[in-house]
Amino acid sequence: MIRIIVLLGYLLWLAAAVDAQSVKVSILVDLDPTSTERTVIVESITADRDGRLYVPDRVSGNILRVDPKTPKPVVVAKIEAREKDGKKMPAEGAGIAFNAQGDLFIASGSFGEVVRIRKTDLNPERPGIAETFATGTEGANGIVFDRQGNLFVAGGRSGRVYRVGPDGGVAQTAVQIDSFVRKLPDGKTEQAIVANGLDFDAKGILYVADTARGAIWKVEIGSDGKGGKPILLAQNPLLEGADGIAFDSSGKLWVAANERNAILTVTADGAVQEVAKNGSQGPLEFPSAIVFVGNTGYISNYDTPRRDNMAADGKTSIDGIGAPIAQIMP
Ligand SMILES: [Ca+2]
Ligand SMILES: [Ca+2]
Repeated sequence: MIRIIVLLGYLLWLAAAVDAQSVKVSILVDLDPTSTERTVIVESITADRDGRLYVPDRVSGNILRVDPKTPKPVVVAKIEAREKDGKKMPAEGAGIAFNAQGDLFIASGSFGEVVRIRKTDLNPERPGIAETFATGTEGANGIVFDRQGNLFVAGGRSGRVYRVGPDGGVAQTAVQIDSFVRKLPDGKTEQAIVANGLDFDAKGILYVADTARGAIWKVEIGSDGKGGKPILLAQNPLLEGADGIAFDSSGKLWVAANERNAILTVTADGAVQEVAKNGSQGPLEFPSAIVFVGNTGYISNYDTPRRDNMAADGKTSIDGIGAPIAQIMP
């Protein structure tokens, strides 16, 4: 009898442990329910003041809006492809953020620009067309506004973080992260992006995700807009693939580690904790960014076929559902 009770207790504990792992991340919406392949590709996510989510689709150039209460994507704006050497060059929208006025900004690495869509042009009836806001931002990836309305733009493998004032124009280099290249466990793929996701803490200190090192840098920004020397807050194999970052309302930093299919937190003293992780089946499929609305974190999945997101066939990312938005409740 005692044995049975012990066994039952163990089974209950096991069920609770499994439950705690599995309830944390779920799918809010599949951005392409008809396919598990990368017909929609989203690298970043943000939210407006009403808690509605926005993601730029790199394939179509469309800006999709999703209301978490009725999660169906609608097109509210578009970044039109440009011509280069007689070929179509898509914007491949990366980082996305609102300014205080409610205008929407998207980084384009291929244009080397940040583009803007005015608040009044975010309209499902008549989707607005993005226009150039900032130039001189080679490798433009993660973006974030400071409290004064200056825009900071991560420059990917260049290691630069650019800054441009509230009116846009030519961006200036504010921060420099040293170059670094990491070889992935496959022995072939090289990861060289050292300035990726960005966010500010409540004190106005800038944080930079270093995808290549598996690290987070913090940088104090002076009143002249120039950054001081970057300080390494955390470097840890758990952070390999660190992509989008965001502070929650309690001041804890959250990190999407894309190639590990994992979500982590980093404390103010640099302690790294893994909150969620899964294999190629999802719900995390190469998570690229996270944004908080209240206490819920919404995660965009980029679904690159690499490392822990490689499908069972060893070639593709067809395991899972493709390009969903996932949600996590701490
Ligand atoms: Ca899908
Ligand atoms: Ca997948």
